[in-house]
Amino acid sequence: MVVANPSPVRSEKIQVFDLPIIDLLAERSEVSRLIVKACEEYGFFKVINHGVPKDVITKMEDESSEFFEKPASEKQLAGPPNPYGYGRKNIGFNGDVGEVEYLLLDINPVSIIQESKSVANDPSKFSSAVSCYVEAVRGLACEILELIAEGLWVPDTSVFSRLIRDVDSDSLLRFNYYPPLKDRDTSPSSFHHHHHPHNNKIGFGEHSDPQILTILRSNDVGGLQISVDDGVWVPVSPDPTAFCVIVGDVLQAMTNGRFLSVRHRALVNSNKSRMSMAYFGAPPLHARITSPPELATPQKPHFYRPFTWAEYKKATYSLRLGDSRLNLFRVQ
Ligand code: GA4
Repeated sequence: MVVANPSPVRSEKIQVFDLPIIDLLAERSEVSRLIVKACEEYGFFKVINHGVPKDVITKMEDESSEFFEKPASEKQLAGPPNPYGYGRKNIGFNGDVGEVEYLLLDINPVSIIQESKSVANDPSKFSSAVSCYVEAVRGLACEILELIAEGLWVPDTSVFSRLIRDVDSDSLLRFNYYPPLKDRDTSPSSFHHHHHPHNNKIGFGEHSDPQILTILRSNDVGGLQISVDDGVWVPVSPDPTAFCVIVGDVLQAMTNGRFLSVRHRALVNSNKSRMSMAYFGAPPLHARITSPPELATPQKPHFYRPFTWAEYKKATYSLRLGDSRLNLFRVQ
């Protein structure tokens, strides 16, 4: 007898697996060695004892919940998300969809104040939560990037971190709200989509992050998965006290392919709603991206041609979520 599997997601290979957890309070050279190893093997690790104050996280998370709990009509006032603002189901400009609501924020100080007005009932409370959170996670990202430079024996240890510390950095903040499965839309208008029942389980489809480094945090609900080998998805156990660190495409390029910008996705697989917040550390638009001289040798020449972040971003937004953009910049 042939039994149809109702979910292709469930039939994919899922492995129980220990992903690296790095204690930032351990001995510095050991920490930098472990971070480099994790970035080479997975492009992913968790950090604990990261130094981001609990109240900074709580204040930001409370503001995020408050926003997503608003009535739909009010949330729409903060949309559409091109390229910043509130979005629901539609991701990017080329037809990608997921079971997710989100808010994208430009995080330069002037933008934060402007954006807060359409997002929150108390804009000054919201903008101060965002500023404090951004400052803290940017600090964490810079610390990790400096540890990476040390671990790679690159003498200019701020070669990566100064890009996201730059006042013109194109970094952004993303809030995601994944509704619980049981709350799924059963309105007559959604009926016609039910011949694609599997899509309902994908909160945010498979992709790599285009920037340098992502600092991600979620509530205590699982759903994030990372791809370790072709077709093998590893669920990331939720830990609200830790941060997940994800290598982006630009860091893969700047390490001349030594690090891996890991593909990941989020499933809506719970009876509880999942909330996540991601800081994407990005270069300034006109920064020239290339690996430092120590990471390219006659034996291992530059694998990617130099490009600007503006150029890379344009390629990213012209493609689909799951498309690989880095390949377009390969030398061969
Ligand atoms: C993935 C990483 C970040 O969330 C993001 C996303 C962006 C968006 O949601 O607008 C993109 C996606 C992300 C990569 C491909 C393009 C752009 C949606 C999309 C289809 C904010 C980013 O920088 O790239």
